[in-house]
Amino acid sequence: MASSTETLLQPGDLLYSEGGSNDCGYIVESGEILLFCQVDGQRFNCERRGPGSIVGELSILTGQPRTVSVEALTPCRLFRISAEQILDRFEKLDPVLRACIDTSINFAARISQPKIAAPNETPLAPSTLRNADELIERLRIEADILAALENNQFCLLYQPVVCLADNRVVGVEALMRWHHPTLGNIAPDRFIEIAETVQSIGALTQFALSEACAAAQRIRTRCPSSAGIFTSVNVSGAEIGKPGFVDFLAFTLDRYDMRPGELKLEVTETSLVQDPKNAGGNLQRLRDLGCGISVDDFGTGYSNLAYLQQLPLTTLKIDRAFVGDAHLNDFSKSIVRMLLELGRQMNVDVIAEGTETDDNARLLQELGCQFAQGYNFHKPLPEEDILALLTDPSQDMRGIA
Ligand code: G
Ligand code: G
Ligand code: MN
Repeated sequence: MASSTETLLQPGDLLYSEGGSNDCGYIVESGEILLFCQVDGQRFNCERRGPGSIVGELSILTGQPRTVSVEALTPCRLFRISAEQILDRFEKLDPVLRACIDTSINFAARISQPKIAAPNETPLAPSTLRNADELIERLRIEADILAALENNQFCLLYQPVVCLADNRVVGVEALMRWHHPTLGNIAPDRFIEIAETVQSIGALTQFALSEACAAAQRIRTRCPSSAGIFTSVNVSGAEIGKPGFVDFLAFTLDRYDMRPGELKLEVTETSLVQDPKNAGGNLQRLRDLGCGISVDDFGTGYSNLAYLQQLPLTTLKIDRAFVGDAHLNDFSKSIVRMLLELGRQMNVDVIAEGTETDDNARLLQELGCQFAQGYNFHKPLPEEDILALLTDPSQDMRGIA
């Protein structure tokens, strides 16, 4: 039985007529239709379409009347798609792709009715890209990422993690920076997301892991007492799930003579939850190797706590959204207290991220938090400054960077 989304036609039936209005498109499920129009008073058959083809989409996209008439050549079954269903999808398209389609449609309409005109009387096409400057910047970043790796435009800074009881540095988090030759310094918030969409995140992650382990080895050689200080590297959840990741990691640890316990992999709560199956299997293998696993941005990811509790985690990093104002805002304070308690129950270390004042750090310590990372202790620093800091523990490096 036909429903509101089904249209059944017999040979010769007209689906719609040229010049008519346009509230839907159709997908041919079975049978064959013929598209035709009038050219100089004569009927012109444009093409036949069969199962799996679409018809009626053009006038939805252009907002113009139907440009052809459509009739059935055989018994046909058509599925009706509403204009909203098409337009919603069009809205969600990648903006470059959308501009390509808009431009092609406009141009096809134009050359189907060519007119002789002087250049300045030739119609100016509408500009189909919104925010062209922003898009160009994004496309430039996409295009430049891989070359940038070869040209050494990426580097790592290291932000110390301290023990709140005595401000001693217990570890560092490696944070990537990109010095782009024309765009200047680009923050990882911007390029990591782009690298993930263009499949260069793997190469970037390998760089971060290798470089952070190499730096740890250089620092250990020049400052043997720094052995035992951990290095934490940010890795997206999807990367951890990839085949070969664990092997690459084992190879890297071996190459830089790094004890697995000195390396932590930092994965955001959101990416752990998005890719549970893949990440889960490899997480256990990484734990078996001896690496630490930190949950980054903890508290912001709407986690299924029952699920998180099953993962082989070693560290929770409380997101700075709750940490920064915990001494001023009772709500933030109670969240921090709750997450600290959760950490105790899960038997993992907890690091508070984004402490910006001494008052803030003092409160965290009162709440029983052991470790912190934030601007009031140290900003992200280049390797030489980390070496200096570790070699001379009495040196006050606050505010440098
Ligand atoms: O230090 P900064 O504010 O620029 O870092 C912003 C975010 O970028 C951090 O949340 C951090 O997790 C992420 N980030 C920094 N370096 C890396 C990296 O090497 N790999 C990945 N996947 N993310 C990184
Ligand atoms: O997402 P992730 O936690 O990996 O990011 C750490 C980021 O937080 C780094 O970019 C680092 O520079 C930043 N950060 C570290 N300490 C502070 C701080 O005290 N205040 C703020 N606003 N950001 C901080
Ligand atoms: Mn991090």
